[in-house]
Amino acid sequence: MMDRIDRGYEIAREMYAEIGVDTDLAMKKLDEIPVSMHCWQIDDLSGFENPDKGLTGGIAATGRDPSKAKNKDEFYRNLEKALSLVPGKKKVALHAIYLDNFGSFVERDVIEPAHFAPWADWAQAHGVGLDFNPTYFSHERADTDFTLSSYDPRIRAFWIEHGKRCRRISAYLGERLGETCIDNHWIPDGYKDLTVDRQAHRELLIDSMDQVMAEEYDAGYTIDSWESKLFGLGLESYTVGSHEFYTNYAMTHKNCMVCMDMGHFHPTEQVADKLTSYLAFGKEVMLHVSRPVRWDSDHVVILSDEVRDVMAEICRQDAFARVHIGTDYFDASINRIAAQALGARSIKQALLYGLLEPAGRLKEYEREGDYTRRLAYLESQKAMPFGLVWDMYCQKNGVPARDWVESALRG
Ligand code: RNT
Ligand code: ZN
Repeated sequence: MMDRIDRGYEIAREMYAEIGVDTDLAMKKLDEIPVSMHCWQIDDLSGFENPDKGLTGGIAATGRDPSKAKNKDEFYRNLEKALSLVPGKKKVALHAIYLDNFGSFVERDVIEPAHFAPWADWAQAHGVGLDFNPTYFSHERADTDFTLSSYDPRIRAFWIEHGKRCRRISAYLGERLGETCIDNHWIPDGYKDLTVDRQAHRELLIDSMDQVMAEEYDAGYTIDSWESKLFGLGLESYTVGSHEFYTNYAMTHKNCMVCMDMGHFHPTEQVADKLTSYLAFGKEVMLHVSRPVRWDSDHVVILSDEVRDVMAEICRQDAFARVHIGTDYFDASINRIAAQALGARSIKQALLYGLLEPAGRLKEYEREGDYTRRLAYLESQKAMPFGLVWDMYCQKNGVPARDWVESALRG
């Protein structure tokens, strides 16, 4: 007797074959696409540097679910649990404040690869890659709301040193793991209210970035992304690192790309539409997949239209090696392990949905001007048995397909 998942898959395979899509191939491709899971959902971005320090820089975790990891052991245990519930290839994105300071405080301008050696050991042991983020916020030297673009040369020097050290650490992690570690920079710099000189901070930021980026590293070990933003909490009127700013910087610098966070744009803007503007110029892109609810609220990623559209775009352009997919959200109102697993699973689902699309055929309709069939077949896709292929994919990876949350809640 075939079990339900096998029977379901047989039907799905046949139906997709009828429209020229190979479900086995789609699953094989999905296996190879890494999703970089941000580590900070597990403890609301508290980190190991000084877990009692609150969050600043316009980011906040709200909610009262008691599942926040209380110490380092619990942090690792919960992260490992979440990873075990996500099928396929994974990376983990660290923040500099998740260093191992071996029991005594280490300032951000003196951190070293050695403080992350335990993470490299851990990643090797768990078969995951690593990405990295300097932490330019939640620190008294960021309390003026300016870091790399500050008018104060001492503040700027401090953060430039932090940025440089993070690139070194990132290169070390990439070398240890034999896989490029993406070093993603986000700074909170900006003003709450009407800004008169919008250029001076941008000129300072260019100068700081040039200093941070001066050292050349092997792209096989690390490359840098700079994360743009339209506005932030308390920084509503002006953000120095805007989308246009980093786009221009990335276009004129090697091994450097833009990071687009899906919560960092005006709500009617579509990140899916922006991807090919970089790909067409031969640029890679880093993504922070997030879910803005009315604003940059960092809700847990779900299989929304926006996420599906972004992943479909990557599939249609076969851009898996050029678009780097990472998660970024923090929700303290639900179980942290479940939240961590859910977002990454939804991204993998969106990728699978995209891989099961008869993209060649749809592109042909478009070229021929047959917009009726283009629309009608895109719509037909939605009623295809995508979930049955997902069930099989989870089974193949030894991960529960539907009731995975029970396992997450057991911890
Ligand atoms: C903030 C950015 C940034 C942070 C993380 C913690 O608006 O999205 O990516 O969320 O670095
Ligand atoms: Zn982000």
